[in-house]
Amino acid sequence: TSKDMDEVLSYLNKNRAGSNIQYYGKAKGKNVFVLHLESFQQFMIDYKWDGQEVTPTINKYYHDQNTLSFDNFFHQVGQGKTSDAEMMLESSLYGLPSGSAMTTYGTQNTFQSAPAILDQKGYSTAAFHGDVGSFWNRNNTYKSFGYQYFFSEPYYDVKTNYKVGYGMKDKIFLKQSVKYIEQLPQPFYAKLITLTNHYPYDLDSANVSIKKTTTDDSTVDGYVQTSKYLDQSFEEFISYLKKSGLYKDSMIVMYGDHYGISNNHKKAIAQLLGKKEVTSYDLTMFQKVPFMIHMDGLKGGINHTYGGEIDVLPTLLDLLGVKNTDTVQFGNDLLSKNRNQTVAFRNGDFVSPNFTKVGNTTYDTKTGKEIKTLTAEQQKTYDQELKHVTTSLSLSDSVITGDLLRFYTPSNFTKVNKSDYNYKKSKA
Ligand code: GP9
Ligand code: MN
Repeated sequence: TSKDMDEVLSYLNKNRAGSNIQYYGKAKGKNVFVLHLESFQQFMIDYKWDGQEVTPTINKYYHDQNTLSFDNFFHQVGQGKTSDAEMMLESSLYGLPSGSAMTTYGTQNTFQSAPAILDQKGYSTAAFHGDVGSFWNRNNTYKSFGYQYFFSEPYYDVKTNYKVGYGMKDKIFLKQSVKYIEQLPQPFYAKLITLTNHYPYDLDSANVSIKKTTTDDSTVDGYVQTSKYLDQSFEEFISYLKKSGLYKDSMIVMYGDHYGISNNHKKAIAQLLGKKEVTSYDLTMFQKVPFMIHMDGLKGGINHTYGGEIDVLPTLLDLLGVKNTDTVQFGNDLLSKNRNQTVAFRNGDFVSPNFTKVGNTTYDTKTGKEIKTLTAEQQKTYDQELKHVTTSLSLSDSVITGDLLRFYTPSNFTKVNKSDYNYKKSKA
């Protein structure tokens, strides 16, 4: 009910981060590309194998002086995997404790998401993905998010051997997306979701350009091959953006959606990391994913703030100069000075600059050492951080399961009319 909504709002209003003077409005009016890199993990950045960098182009981009790169950024997905990442990035609402929020609530719920917010600021909006539109209920959820266009498999010319694993190969998908991108009125918000770097990391030999790793774990050893392929796809796309002039007129956001190699592969992970064994602290840090924001003229650098996918939307809106002080978003601008750096994981674990909580074990985040007994002072901080995690997750769940956004509309926002959108490809 709207009483529950009041409780959510009073909590959020107490937790909003101060504005970030240095970056606010720096990207105003720019196109926005969001590149969703399937299963791409932070440990791949600057990683070497077979005598070479696995992802040289992404590494260069990561270190570029006009790229803001976050090296303490975590995925926060649950069972919804890619769809949880999408829910967080588009709405700054968590996925659910089980299942996929997009699948279960995407069709009927009211959302106040990035595509709708930017559409109402004069942006055209489009999502691109080389899989069928029904996967993760995207074709319905995107209408609730307010995407004007959704280019899914029917929009692509899929010849034999154009697919591997879940769907279209990324190089082909990205290349064929260009004709649609070029028809989008500017400024636009365009999200492109890759696919090839997906479990179990199969790749046709013609596209392989690095040896498999030798962990003897068959669902792990192909990861460097599909990651290198993803890097090459990214390289081709970026060079297209430069040639077309879009590179200089756009803010390009790139992130890994969640882990590729799951924590069940402890032995293989230890080998990939060159460790004898890995603790649950190491496995938690292994959940870091890249998050980068590139824009010509942006003051870049490696930002060490602790954050996650829930924080992306408020960060982008501040960069775009879009007022965001009375929305229902559970994240904080990553570039704000005094922000809450406690990163909530879907299972109630968390990482902060102070503590890493994994089940009943607490580690010192800076050293990775287990803390057997907390001092009274530490306990106070720990309890505050844990309370932030459990409260955020449960309030976010009530927004989704209670469809609470029906009861509250932020200023300068008009409710989305889902029937405004139709993604069917008209028979040309
Ligand atoms: C398919 C792809 C699924 O559309 O997005 O990715 P996953 O959720 O399995 O990571
Ligand atoms: Mn995914």
